[in-house]
Amino acid sequence: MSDETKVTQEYGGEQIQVLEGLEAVRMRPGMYIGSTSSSGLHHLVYEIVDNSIDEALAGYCKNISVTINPGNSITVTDDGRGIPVDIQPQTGKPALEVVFTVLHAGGKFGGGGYKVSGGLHGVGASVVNALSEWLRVRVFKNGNIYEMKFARGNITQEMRIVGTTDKTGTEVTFQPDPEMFDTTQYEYEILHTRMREKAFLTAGLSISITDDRGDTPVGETMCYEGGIREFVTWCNRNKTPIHNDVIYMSGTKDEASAEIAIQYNDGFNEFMLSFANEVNTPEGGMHETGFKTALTRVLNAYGTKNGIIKGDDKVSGEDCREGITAIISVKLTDAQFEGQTKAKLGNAYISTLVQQIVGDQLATYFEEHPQTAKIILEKAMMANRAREAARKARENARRKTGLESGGMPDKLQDCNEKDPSLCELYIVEGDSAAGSAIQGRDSRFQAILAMWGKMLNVEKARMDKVYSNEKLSPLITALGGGIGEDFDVEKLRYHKIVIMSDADVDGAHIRTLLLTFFFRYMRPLIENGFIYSAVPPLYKLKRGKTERVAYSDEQRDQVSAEMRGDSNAKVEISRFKGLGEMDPHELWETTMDPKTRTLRRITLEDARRADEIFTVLMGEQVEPRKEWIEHNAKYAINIDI
Ligand code: TSJ
Repeated sequence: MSDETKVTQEYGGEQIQVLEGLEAVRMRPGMYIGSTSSSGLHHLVYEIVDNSIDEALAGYCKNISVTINPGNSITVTDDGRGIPVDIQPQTGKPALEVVFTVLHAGGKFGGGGYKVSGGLHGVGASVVNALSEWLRVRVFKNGNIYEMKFARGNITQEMRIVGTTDKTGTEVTFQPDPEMFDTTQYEYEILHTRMREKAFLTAGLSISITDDRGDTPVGETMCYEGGIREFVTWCNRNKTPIHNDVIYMSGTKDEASAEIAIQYNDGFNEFMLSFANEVNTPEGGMHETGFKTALTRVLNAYGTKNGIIKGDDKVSGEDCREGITAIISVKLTDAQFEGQTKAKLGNAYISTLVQQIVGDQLATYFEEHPQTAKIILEKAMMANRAREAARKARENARRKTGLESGGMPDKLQDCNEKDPSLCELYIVEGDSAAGSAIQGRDSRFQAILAMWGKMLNVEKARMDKVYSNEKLSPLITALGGGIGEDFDVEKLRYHKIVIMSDADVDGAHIRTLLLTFFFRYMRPLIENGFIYSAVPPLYKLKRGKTERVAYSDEQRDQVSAEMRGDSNAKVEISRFKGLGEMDPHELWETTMDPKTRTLRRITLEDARRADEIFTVLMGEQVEPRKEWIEHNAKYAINIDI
């Protein structure tokens, strides 16, 4: 048996627990929380909050609060029953101590536990404790306040009673250990978004989030009696729904339950979020499969029966999901998470359950609301016709490019290498920046594509317009993998695609446009991690003949101090106005040379956010656009909409 894994014999077969020293967690933090970057740091909060949410799901807790304290410690409080404090016969220790000092894998402490729980729930407290410089827990229970303290997982104060109370609940405050994380700076927006999601998923539960680090506290209390119905309304807040009601469906079978809420908007994109035991499943799985199957079946059956779909015609699954916003939330006792990131639900019986629910209840809804049914069916029919038109436009585009010399656009300066895994494509805005990039690059493996002027507004355009657009078609041709349903990663000509735009508002704008386009029409590019953003320097520092650059204000100050040295020599600092201003050699050294450059990989989350900003800025709703611009005035002054 290894040092890290000691299986205690006292636990019966039905409650197998793997007890490990918390040192194991500190040795390999990434194994327990995914990473030690910002994402892992935020994960600590979710691990703690999930315990309070389990208490809420069990019916004992109504309010949860999360506070970011000055210094980036976090306090989570709930009004549940309070973590048990009695002495466990197996260990001779208070249950509370066991929760924070013993890694739980599998079974739950104290018997009973919770019926429905996400993959890792209840595992987290000891992990968070191990990775905290200090942690304090207070339990309000039996009229007493129990308190216990730890440092880096070790007990610094045994459990003791520190006062009396008439409340019940649990309060945990922890300070993430800077030795364990790349950063200990919490981002309010990240926690806010996650807590809002949890509040939507647990109808009636009130979650408040507060950021106490600034001069005045910032925060919001979120409670949604309508649950996922309100989640759909919220997702569509900047869109234009084409029917008033959110359609809600739910059901249970044995230990499993499912609820689904949908509403169509006048856009062309599918927005589906799914959850298993309140854990997001971005890779989908059986709940999504069941939903899609039933939706397609119900729309075709209703359309055919009521003469909206004629003869042998059919609408495809994709046609049925154009402009849909859907939330699917299932709960089950034996959730199987599969896929690359364990983010795909594998239980096949859930597909059957969701199909039954949607099959029955959506058909009934359509019978009772023929007006809404007609609107949705007509939208699907329109999608079907547009898809036909798009197919033709795509074929035309393919035929046309086949006739051009070598098939490649003139705005592309290709590289010599042909193996896609070694090739990089730099997408550069503006002719002068493109000129520098062409001269500065290593043409063996770096290709340059110049883009200029205003790009097509993808939000308002149908697919067929996108395929034949003159600004986008060079990009589509250069990448070589096709677009939309036809997109094929195997045919891609580059495995690194770098968006190189200026570090200003216009640069951000073009980046947003491109990301939105990739997100909607070439999503596998992002899923495969092929999209990057170049990080050009902001400042040039000069002392005599010595020149250096800085990528941030902090770095500028640091480099400037270094260059000045003890002699207090004069250092000239100038700001790069844009990429076009750099000479080819500078651009190569600071932004393109694999040995010295920084590239930021774009995640699906980045792209989703770009998509959202885009909807606000380019969509038809005026009010949210005004709000966004007012809110972001300091960044958005020059955005041309
Ligand atoms: F993660 C944690 F352990 F640190 C933590 C747990 C943090 C916070 C903020 C809250 C909680 C928590 C645990 N809230 N509520 C509970 N409930 C129980 O642990 C509990 C209480 C009573 C019984 C019982 O059977 O009587 C069982 C359980 C699991």
